[in-house]
Amino acid sequence: MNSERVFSGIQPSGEIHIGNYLGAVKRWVELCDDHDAIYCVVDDHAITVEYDPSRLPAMTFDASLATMACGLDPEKCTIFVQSHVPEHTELTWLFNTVTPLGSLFRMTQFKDKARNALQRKLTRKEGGAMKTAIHNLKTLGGEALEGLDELKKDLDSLDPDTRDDVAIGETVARMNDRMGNIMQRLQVGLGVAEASTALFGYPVLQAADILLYKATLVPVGEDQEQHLELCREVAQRFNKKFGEVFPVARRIKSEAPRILGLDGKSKMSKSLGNHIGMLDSTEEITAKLKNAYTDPQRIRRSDPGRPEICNVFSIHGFFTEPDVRDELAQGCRKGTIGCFDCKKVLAQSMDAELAPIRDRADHLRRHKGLVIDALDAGRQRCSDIASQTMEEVREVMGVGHGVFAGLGK
Ligand code: AQP
Repeated sequence: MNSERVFSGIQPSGEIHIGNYLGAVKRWVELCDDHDAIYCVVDDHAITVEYDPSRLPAMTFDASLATMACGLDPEKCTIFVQSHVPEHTELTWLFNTVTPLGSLFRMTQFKDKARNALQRKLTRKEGGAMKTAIHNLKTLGGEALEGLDELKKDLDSLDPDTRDDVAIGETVARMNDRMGNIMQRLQVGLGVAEASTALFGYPVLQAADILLYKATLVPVGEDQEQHLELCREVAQRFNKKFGEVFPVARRIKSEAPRILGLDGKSKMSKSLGNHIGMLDSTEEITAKLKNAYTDPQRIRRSDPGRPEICNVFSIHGFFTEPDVRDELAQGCRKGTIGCFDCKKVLAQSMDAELAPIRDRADHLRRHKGLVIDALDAGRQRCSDIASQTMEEVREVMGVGHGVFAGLGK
């Protein structure tokens, strides 16, 4: 076995979908053959946004079951639940001390998730959400206007005939700073001001997940690239301050880095309702595909289509044989087959890959002990590794009950 350790995780925030599968889990399964692979159902991450505590245990179980049904074999890898190994949160706190706020502010997923959460609240007309948003907008609008005034002063101070490159450079840099500041404040105000501190610190927890096991390889989709960069920064800053403890992990790029949702616009996500679940039935897959977004220029069946910009056609790329795909593309371009026919073929080819996964899921659901035992074995192994890493970390940071050992009595 290749001694390199692989680590990755998935949130139990909803049904595991084909974006998770193609972007991550399918690769996880392949990596088990020649790596020390550790995979985690990250429930501590799932609670960083609104959730129902009474449903979380079942969702965590379902996500574990789904990854096993997708092919993760507990004989060939380690699977466990994040909150079952409390060292993840302890290491997060310690990593907070070396993580600059500026680095966290750059995380785009935080802003997206915060904005989406606020939008959901507003859509549900949740009591108080609208009032708070308006209040934030008023305060921040005022601040933004003040910032714009400053920008205007900077602009006015520039002599249009000046040839002084240094002065121009300095003014432009100052204006950039001001502009960045205004944008940040506006973003922070709307949605972000409502988000939890935990959502903001999500990438630090993710760094702790990976580094607790000193993993060097992390297979994740494109959306996680920025988080992995932060993980590398945290490891480097920690090592610089306290000595070489952590490796600097590398990302294993996905062959499907960003699967779009059925809306054809956003990333396929559990929380956006634009997904096809890994365990959806044949009927559910067919019904969901029926409404999937295709080439907007195709109104009638005979309109020539553009498979290269059609999201349904791009999903064919992962499930349908190349010769069938070529035939579909030709028919689409000539307007001899309709989107309905194309979707029907996709439903069939998806079903061929997903049906055995559904069968394995049914089996695991009838034998829940197989999942629970796998997670328990995973927890034991991960607890051992985690406690070793934490001993090392506590010692170099001068915290924990062991620190008095050298003082004598
Ligand atoms: N649409 C996608 N295309 C490719 N890869 C994806 N991944 C997620 N969506 C896509 C990859 O799946 C792994 C597990 O993701 P996650 O559950 O930890 O979190 P996420 O990226 O936030 O996934 P969702 O579905 O969008 O969850 P919600 O809606 O709860 O936020 C990761 O490796 C991810 O890259």
